[in-house]
Amino acid sequence: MLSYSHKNTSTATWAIMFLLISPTIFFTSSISALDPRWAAKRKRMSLKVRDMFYHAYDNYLTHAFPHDELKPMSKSFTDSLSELGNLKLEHLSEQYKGLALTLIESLSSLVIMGNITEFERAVYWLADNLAFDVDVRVNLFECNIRVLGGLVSAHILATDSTNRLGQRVYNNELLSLAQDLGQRFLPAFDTPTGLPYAWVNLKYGVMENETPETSTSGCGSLILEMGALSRLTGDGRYENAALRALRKLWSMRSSLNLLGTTLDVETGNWIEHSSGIGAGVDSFYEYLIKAHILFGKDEFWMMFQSAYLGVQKYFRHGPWYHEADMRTGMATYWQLTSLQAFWPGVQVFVGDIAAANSSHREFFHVWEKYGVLPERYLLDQQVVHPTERYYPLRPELAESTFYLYQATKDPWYMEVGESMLNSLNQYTKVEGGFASIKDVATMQLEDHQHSFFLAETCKYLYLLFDDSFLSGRNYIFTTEGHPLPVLSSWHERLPQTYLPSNWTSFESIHQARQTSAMSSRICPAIPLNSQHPNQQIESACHVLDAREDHRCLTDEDCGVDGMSCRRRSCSVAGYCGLWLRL
Ligand code: DMJ
Repeated sequence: MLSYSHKNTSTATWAIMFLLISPTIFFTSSISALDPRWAAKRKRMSLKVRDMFYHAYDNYLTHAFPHDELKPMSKSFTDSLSELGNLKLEHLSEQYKGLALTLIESLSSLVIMGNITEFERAVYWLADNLAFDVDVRVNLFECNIRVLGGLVSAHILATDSTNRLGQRVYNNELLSLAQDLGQRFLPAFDTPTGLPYAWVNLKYGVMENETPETSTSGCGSLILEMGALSRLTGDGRYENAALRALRKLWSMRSSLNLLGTTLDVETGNWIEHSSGIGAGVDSFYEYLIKAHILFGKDEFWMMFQSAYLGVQKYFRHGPWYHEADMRTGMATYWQLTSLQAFWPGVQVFVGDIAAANSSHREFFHVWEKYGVLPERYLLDQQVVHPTERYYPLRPELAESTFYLYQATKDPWYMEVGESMLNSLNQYTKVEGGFASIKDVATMQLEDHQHSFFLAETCKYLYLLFDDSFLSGRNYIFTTEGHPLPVLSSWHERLPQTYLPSNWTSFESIHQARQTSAMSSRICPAIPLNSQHPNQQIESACHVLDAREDHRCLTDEDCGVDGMSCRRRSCSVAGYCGLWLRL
């Protein structure tokens, strides 16, 4: 830890160091999570998630591919890319026959689950068949996070030596496709403000009389994918367009550092002044911190810090987040939305673990109340919203659960993941895939398996139980769950010392800590394994917890940690560990 210190260590650097180092250093040695019984359970659960993914994936291939998404109940398909974000289903093209959206969205999940053979098959199918010169009007944000992000991430994974493709030589075909798509996005940015139109036709550009209305997330969360595309191609136009839009958007914030939800890209005026952390805004916040980590720009950190404090000050009420007017900070809507459940995950990035934990627990309570998370829930009446009663297999709660587990190693989060997995299997699994839920009160199903179920929901649940993909490497996951590597060569400001290209992984930090001279000095240690003396160190100061499963009611039920010789305490979730008192 100390070897990373530097006299210019900024808050931003600390945020990154927190993200990458502290989960093992500061929070817990989490003997319970490392217990062999937990390991066996994690293995079992990861296999169950894998089954879930392949049930969704195989059915998509059988009944829907190469169309966009599967209709699991009728075992048919929908060419839904043109419908995403298109509430009134306007300007749909009869000719559009899909762009294999679910296949693109599945690429990084296949790699994470270790199926390089299928990944390769998919990569070469796309290389030989995918083309974007298609008359289809798409939502820029949706197409960016799902298609561009899916391709850029898969290109990086395909060129990673550990995923060597064997069938034929990979000639950067996915990158060429991504570049072609990126160029088709650029006309959308041709506005007086630099804020992009929400809609662009992939063949013809922006339609005449296109609506100038877009959302904050729609124009403020393009930087990861478009920035990565610029870094990979050396063509700065994509990153510049996204950055210009982001800067313009940020300049439109109120004096309270709040933004609205919708705006006019031609005039740069707000349309909807009420906003929160959910629909229409969510990934804007997420991309500020993730862009900082990916590109090492202090500018993103400064924006994030102000925006984050604005959220905590004006939207937060205990563990809940309501909406407020960006001009006055006065509360407008007291509603929990399913999309808000990503927020505890963002809080993990800045080390706000206590706040993240308490909100996550409330989200999970609502999940438990219904069996899944309703799209909208009225906080004051504690009931589901009269019309937005659906659950379209969204990933956000699984995503936060994964990040909180990484930060705390509290096995309780695995129980949360298990419960979510069981609910998904119980309520949404049908013979032809996984269906959305139309009404959480009746569990009536809807014939749609969204591509993000494969890109995110399955992926985060899998990573919760098997994070071996992250071993030795560090990734930022886009808002659609596609991994992008944290590379020192993409960093503007942070020196090599902070972000070496052979970046230390959680695992190696953990190993290093186990064998450090410091811990040996504090805790006289006895190597149990003479062949690998650095492993399985038992400490003389180790005192067992009262119960074998490390459950506790009070601190008194907990023993002494063998690595630090510190007394373990009882977490809010009722487990013994080395919890940081915040
Ligand atoms: C995904 O497409 C992305 O996570 C996006 O940011 C908003 N939410 C959906 C899934 O719920």
